[in-house]
Amino acid sequence: MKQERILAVHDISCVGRCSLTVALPIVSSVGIECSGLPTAVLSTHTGGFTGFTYRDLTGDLMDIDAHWGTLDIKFDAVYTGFLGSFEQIDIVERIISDVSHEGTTVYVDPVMADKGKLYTVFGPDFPAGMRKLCERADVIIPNLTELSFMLGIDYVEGPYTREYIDTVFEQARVFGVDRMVVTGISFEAGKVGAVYIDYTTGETGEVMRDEIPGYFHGTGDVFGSAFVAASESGLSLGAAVEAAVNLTVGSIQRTVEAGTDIRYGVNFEAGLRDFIDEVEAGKARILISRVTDGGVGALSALAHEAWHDAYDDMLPPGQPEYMLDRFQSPEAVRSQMAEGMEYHVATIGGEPVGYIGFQPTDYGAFLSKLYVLDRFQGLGVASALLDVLRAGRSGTVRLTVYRGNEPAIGFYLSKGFEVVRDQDVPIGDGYTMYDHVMELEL
Ligand code: PXL
Repeated sequence: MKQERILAVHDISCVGRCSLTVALPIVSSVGIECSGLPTAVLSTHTGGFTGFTYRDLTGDLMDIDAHWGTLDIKFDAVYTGFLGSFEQIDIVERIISDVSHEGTTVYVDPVMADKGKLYTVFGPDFPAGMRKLCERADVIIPNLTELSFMLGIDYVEGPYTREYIDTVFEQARVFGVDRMVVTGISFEAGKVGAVYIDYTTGETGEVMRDEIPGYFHGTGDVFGSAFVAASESGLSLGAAVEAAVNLTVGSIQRTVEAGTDIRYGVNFEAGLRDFIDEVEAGKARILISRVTDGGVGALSALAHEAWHDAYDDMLPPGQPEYMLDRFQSPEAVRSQMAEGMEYHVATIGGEPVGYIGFQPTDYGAFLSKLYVLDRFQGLGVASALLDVLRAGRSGTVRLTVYRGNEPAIGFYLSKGFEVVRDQDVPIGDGYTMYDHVMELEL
């Protein structure tokens, strides 16, 4: 499989774990290639150390971008954090466009404030600039202070009511992003964590842990880097937030227990092994989502691969391609969906691996398509897809299956389907489907 490459755009604070010195190791730990674009070089970060040096790299960014242009370098994801100057906001926006391909995911952590205060290095116009950058993102990861500044609402201290957070979610629709994760949220004294929303599906959730009193430098970057790493590994939004919270909280705990000077950041290094395990376990999980109009092209491509896997050794030459053209072209799928057919795709680690298509009917449902790529057989994908059809449904599930398709027939028998009759149906161009009709009573 192609190795994913992402670009992390943050400062380098030479000492005091934050920004690039956190993003590079955490993203690399899950096997993703992580390039870095430094926005500034500081001898230490700005929180708690005094007398730090600060070299603003604004003047270098466009030269770097121009050189990458000559090499046609593109990234699968871009993750931006602390920017070195106000001017960099527009420049970074431009760089994002230059290094993106069609499928690039843009994550923006609008690093600029915490606990109700703007970081001292930023002027009062910074939040408006950051808001523009957030509007360019697919996913944003602000804390509540940053979000409040960008929305022009008063920052209030927690604990919050869930209704208040819902109103913030509503107001944040103005960014036009697909997903948002907000850190530093508390619904009850002694608990703190992150909340998230997927604006494309309406899904919301929260991951809360016991609060560890104190201020821990660089934890926003540990969280952001872990979230990006997990999310780009294909974990669901909720699972990626959970993995990021676990790494962050574990890092704080270790640091408190060791009693080290907190200006040096938190000990995330000792948590990487568990983090990698959590991401690997999450990758093995099967996720299923309903296909909408925007997903029809990808579904059609998946059907192509799956039908050749299933039928090339079973049907006369030319028949799989003929059937794909007739029944699984994007146009055919769209018109089936307009007639009420539901398609759902299963992914593992973000990769589409199988799908189901069924039509609700007066007797229950007609199961029209159920395919899993050969290399993902045996993982329970077909069962998980069938569960989507079964959920909350009663009556009869009917399907037709090619009489020579022994693996599929065996699967359906194992799920309780019975052969009720056989039928031979001409499908044009001299091809005939010699099928069993099978049924399952729910
Ligand atoms: O962790 C955020 C951050 C990143 N980079 C620098 C910082 C800070 C927060 O203070 O000072 C230089």
